[in-house]
Amino acid sequence: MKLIGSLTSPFVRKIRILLAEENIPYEFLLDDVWGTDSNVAQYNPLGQVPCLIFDSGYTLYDSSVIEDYLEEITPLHAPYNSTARLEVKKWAALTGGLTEAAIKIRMEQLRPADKQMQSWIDRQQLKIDRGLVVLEEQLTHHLWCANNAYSVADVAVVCFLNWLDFRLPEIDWRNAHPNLVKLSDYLNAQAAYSETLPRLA
Ligand SMILES: N[C@@H](CCC(=O)N[C@@H](CS)C(=O)NCC(=O)O)C(=O)O
Repeated sequence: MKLIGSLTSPFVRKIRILLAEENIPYEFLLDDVWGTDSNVAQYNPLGQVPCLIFDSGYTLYDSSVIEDYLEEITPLHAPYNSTARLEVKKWAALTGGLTEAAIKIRMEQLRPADKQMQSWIDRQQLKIDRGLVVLEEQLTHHLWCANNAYSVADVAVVCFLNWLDFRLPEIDWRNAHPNLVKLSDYLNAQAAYSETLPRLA
């Protein structure tokens, strides 16, 4: 099995952490989705990573679909019970949306200053502000995001937070969110996390 991805993508990092924790061997194929030599569109018409390629040639994309597949072969990051599973999916979806909002800010910031739309950046920032408050509140009462058990939702939250550190360090999420700091610090002490922290090369 091959995983097409990058060292910077929070969605790819999430899948690499799941693969490491589930002890699933794979070949990691680096792809710069923004580069002219990107190959991923051959496998995913959206031209996005992560993308999983099976030996048969079958492909899976969108990290949430890849998560579901990995959970089927090695149940470890989402409970089988349907209510509990929905809870995991809900928190993972919130975090996926927050990650996409953060990426939109980054993309907007890469445009020439006179072409940037501040109202668009502000809209994304509001999502992040609200989401951080909700996640922080959830972790006030629970050790983990969903069902009081470690799940893919926690993986996603830490990938999102560390991507903010990496690409949008001006968003100071640590100051007002001690529970999120605790979660991030705790998980980043583990190899699957520390070895996949976002980096350029
Ligand atoms: N919903 C997708 C989002 C994946 C995504 O946005 N990947 C980014 C890298 S972080 C990408 O490939 N961007 C290229 C593009 O959107 O054209 C998932 O969860 O896999």
